[in-house]
Amino acid sequence: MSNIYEKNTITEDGQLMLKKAEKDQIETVWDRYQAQLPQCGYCEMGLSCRVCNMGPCRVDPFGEGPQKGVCGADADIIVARNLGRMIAAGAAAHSDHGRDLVEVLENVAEGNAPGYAITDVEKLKQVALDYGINIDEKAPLRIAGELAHAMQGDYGTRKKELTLVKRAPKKRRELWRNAGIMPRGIDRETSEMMHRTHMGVDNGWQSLLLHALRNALSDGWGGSLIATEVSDILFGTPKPTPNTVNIGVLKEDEVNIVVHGHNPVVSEMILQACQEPDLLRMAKEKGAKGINLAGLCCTGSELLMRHGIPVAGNHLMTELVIATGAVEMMLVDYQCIMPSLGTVASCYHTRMISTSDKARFPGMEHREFHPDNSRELARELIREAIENYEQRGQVYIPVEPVQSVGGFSVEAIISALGGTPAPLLEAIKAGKIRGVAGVVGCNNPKIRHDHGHVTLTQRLIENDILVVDTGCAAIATAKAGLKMADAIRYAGPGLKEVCGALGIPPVLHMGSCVDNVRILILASALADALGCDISDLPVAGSAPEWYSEKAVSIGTYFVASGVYTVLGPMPPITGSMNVVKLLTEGLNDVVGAAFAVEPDPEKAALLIRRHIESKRRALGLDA
Ligand code: SF4
Ligand code: MSK
Repeated sequence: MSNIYEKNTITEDGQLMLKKAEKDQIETVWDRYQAQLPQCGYCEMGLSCRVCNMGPCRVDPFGEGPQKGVCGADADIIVARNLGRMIAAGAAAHSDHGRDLVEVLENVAEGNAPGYAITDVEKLKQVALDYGINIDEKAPLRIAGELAHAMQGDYGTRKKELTLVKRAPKKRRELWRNAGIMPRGIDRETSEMMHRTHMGVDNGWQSLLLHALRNALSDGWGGSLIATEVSDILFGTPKPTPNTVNIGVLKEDEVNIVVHGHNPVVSEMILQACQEPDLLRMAKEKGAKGINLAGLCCTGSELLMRHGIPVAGNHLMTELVIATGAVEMMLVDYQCIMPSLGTVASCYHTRMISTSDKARFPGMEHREFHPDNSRELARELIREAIENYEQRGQVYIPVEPVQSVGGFSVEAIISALGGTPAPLLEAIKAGKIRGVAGVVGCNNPKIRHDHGHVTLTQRLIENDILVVDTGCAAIATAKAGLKMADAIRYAGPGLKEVCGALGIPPVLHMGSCVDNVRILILASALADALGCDISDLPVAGSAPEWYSEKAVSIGTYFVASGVYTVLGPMPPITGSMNVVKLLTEGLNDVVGAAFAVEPDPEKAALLIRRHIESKRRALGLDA
């Protein structure tokens, strides 16, 4: 690697934009990461505690200094408590996202959400049936009201089990019941995690970690699944759709509007407004050729999956997108939005708008969206973005966009297979597809940007492992050209033959962070067809560049659902070898799967291949 730009990112647009940012004296996430080095060793190992005000406390990892906090908590307790709280925060984020969607559904049912509608009536009915709602001769809006009410019930305390766990294979549910980790109310599990980690409550590192599994399951099979299903009901279940990706999706001669965050509730309204004839006319009157909407991170993936809207970049590209000088307005909702963005935007003409009542940012104007004002507010803001076009200075859009195909919901994959998972199973049995890997999660400046996602994915598809991806990983592989129609040329012979026959790329974009559960639903369909559990399948998960608490919850509900999962960056647990051993070995005896940690994607690919081979052998298939 010849320069710092290449050291930071493998992407051409990232390298060129880093150079431009430096010239413009823009401080980026990589600069701030360097300024933090060396990061605190106690915190890296999970050995610092600030749960209460007798502390903060630290346990000395070399055995020379204190081995207990003021309350008496040792390294095992402190590490397990810290990890439990990370999972609680991640589960809370996804599940609160889901709750916001349920509230929109309720408002639609009550006629209080102009602009929103029930788009997928079939899915509405199917999910309502899962909730035991009688749908006979009921109008969709009435079903929607009853479903919203029933889903809200899942958030509160329930005595037994979350409703949608019934989508998991029978054997898995029995395992959860026997292990005492069947998730109950979504909010209950998070609240209980916070209770257990209060000083003087649960001081068993094993029982803390078991509850952490239950808390993560309440995210995956609860809040996240509700978020995915209600998004599909309101905005449509994704189907394969062509799109374009990277910073080149911004247009020099159009009004560029960028949406960033996670929840499609705001971005869908912005999309509608961008297509309205009077606003398109207004853009032309201002000298622009049109209005160009692009996405970032997961709210970008939500629009890409359902409408083929282009995505300008993933997490580490968000500051650099503003540094093009080409963005008239960026609208953010919540999660993964760096508080630095307002400062970056102040160097250009970009107007920054925060839209959620629960997410404020320095240097942004707050314009709050609610179901009843969304349509009008979206129009008002697009009008203001168009006005801002005249303020544009020099722009720098250094690359051409890359073509890609997204929109692979489980329904779309099953439909591409001819209506049943059988052809995929046959291909797996025949060894043409050796297994399936979910590559998910964020970017993190500790890992060369996109290197983990792209290298791991390349190695897997070369070895006939079908990759399904979400979130920032999905954007990384799309930018690398692995989701173009002809990307099968990068695949091994078997995968190439199967994907070629089906007309799909070897890497399937399954959505945003909450959509990770789509991967588990696909795995459940395969397990049900084979009459086995998810943990018996030749499948694996990986988060090669994860950074967020949400990613910890995702990884944990993957493992608790029976999926071996390889993390890139090490989580803050190395202060307790007991915790490390339980998570990387002991969980095999509890849930039939465990974590591994491997920052080098070449080695991570080997770990996944070895795992898939062992699962194939156990099923009596050629390894
Ligand atoms: Fe220290 Fe215990 Fe309080 Fe943590 S809970 S800050 S270890 S006294
Ligand atoms: S946006 S959680 S950086 S995947 Fe979902 Fe990307 Fe990770 Fe955020």
